[in-house]
Amino acid sequence: MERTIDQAGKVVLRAAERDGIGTVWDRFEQQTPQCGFGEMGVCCRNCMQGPCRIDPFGEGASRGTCGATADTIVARNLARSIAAGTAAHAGHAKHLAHALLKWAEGKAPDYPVKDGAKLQSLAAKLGIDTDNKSTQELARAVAQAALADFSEKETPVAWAAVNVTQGRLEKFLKYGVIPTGIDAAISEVMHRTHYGVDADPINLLLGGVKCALADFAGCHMGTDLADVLFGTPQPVVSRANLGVLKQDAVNIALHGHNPVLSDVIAQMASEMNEEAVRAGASQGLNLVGICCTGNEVLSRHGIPSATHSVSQELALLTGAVDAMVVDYQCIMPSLGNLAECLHTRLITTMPIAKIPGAVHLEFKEETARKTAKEIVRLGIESYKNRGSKSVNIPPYEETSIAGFSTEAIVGALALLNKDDPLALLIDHIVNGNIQGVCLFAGCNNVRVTQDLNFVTMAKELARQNVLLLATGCGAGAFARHGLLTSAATNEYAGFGLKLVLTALGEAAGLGGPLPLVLHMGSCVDNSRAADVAVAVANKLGVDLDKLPVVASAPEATTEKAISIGTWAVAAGLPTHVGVVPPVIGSPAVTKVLTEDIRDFFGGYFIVDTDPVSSAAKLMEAIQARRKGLGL
Ligand code: NFS
Ligand code: SF4
Repeated sequence: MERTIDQAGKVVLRAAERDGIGTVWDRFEQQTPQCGFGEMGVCCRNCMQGPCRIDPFGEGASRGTCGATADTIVARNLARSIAAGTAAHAGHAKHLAHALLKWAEGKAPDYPVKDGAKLQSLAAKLGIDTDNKSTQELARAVAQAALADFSEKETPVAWAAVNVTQGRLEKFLKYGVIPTGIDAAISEVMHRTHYGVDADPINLLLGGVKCALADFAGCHMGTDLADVLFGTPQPVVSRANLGVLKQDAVNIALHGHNPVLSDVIAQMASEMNEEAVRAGASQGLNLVGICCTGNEVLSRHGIPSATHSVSQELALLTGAVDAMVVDYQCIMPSLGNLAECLHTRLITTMPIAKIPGAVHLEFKEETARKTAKEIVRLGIESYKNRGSKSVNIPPYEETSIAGFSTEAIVGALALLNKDDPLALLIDHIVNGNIQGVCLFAGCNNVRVTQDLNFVTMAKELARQNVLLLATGCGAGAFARHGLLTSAATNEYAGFGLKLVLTALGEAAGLGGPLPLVLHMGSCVDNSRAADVAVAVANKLGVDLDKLPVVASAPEATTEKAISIGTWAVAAGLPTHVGVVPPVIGSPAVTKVLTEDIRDFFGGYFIVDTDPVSSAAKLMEAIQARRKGLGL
């Protein structure tokens, strides 16, 4: 199997092979064949009488020591994965809430509210009285409302309840899956999956859905508060792929997730440029992004993305990265080891995420700019140590247009229909110029030839006039392959889609169509896509599960991707996953996830590892929805 279809990646991988340096792909090979029990989800380690495993072929044990069946074990494991993903998004959102609160209390002067209008509308949405309140007072009220959403209370999690259609909310209440605390939902899953608690697979799966809705709340809160603190993204032109690294610059890669750290560094960059030049870097300071942090600083500052997800090691292997600054999530431990072998300084910043081989420089909101400066300075010092060591920057980079927040999309539509922007989108869906909408999300996965599923599926769907949205590392995959450009629209969009994107792009002064894929931001920003869908549903007066809107994580990896996929299904979307999740050891659970769950929420999982047939299945789902609407 080819490792990647990305040209830049291929260059660096060839060099690594020549030099005998192992990467994630080599380590994966050493792991194969992987344990079949684990792959199918029928291995349990939830107590010390285990590990237990069920023979999915019915020849060995059909129950664990305690009597748990494959159905129970698979459902328990899945629920735990959702809880872990939710915890990650919750931690991210909570971090932002604390930063906002600290600013409101005068303790973190480096976090002034940047988007007061968003703060206002957010407060209003949450039912907070906005009259005669200063920005500080509003910020404090919103931050407190956010923090109140984490622990158990009598009422639904606000960020879940106010961000869905009324019909969804009623459904969630009916099935008892509306969370009443984000952390409480995580904790409840851990409780019910503990030894000897919940053994009913359906009940466990509903518990998983409840936790996934807490994940939705966490994601949405993450987006909202980041916009308030750092600004709501607007379309921005930048570049992507390893070619954005510069030979004669101090290259600092920002990697991880939370803009609490990375946005402050991005704000400092211009101030520090001179210092980099003085250190001998004629091209000054060059910040580049990796993974979702890359998406955050791309969307708000136009900082180019070097790479994403599975190819993060390759950035270091160019030899050009002087420092890599990380916060948390999706940061491979292998980076520490690699950094030690290179001149690169890997800088960890969060107390919960230290990596052997890294230097740790703790980042606190109270002293954000000061610490950011120290971090950048470490990068400059490290550049001096680069010396004459060889640098191998593959000469590949693509233009990438990003920054399509919900507000930006509505703004673009408003250029053609000021009074009723959404009507324009709906008209084109009704007349068939746009057949439907597909949100691409999630990671790359070493099991899949990197980017192959993303690119193949996008081209298939675009040809059939499906409007494409993307977030996370998926958006990064499209960026690397030039699909976030007007040129890609001209080349790959079907007739109707091209017509619409061209009209919008020209109205926006792009001199060509909007990009083939609209980059909506990081993984928490899947909430932005949900907002678009909710707005369209409300306008049409139907619920989300009637819309010709689908989602796909064709190369998913993380537990966060599992929680997002689960809330997408609960939101009513047919949701494709291009790697086989560890559930197939229970045919019953597999059937619930791919079929029966539809009777509850309208959404369901489509599991298919072939990108062409996956696109066909999503197209079929879109057509079925259109038919349901009488289109
Ligand atoms: Ni999403 Fe972002 Fe990327 Fe996957 Fe990781 S960075 S939060 S989880 S790997 S898309
Ligand atoms: Fe085995 Fe049951 Fe313990 Fe799991 S909880 S390890 S199935 S005894």
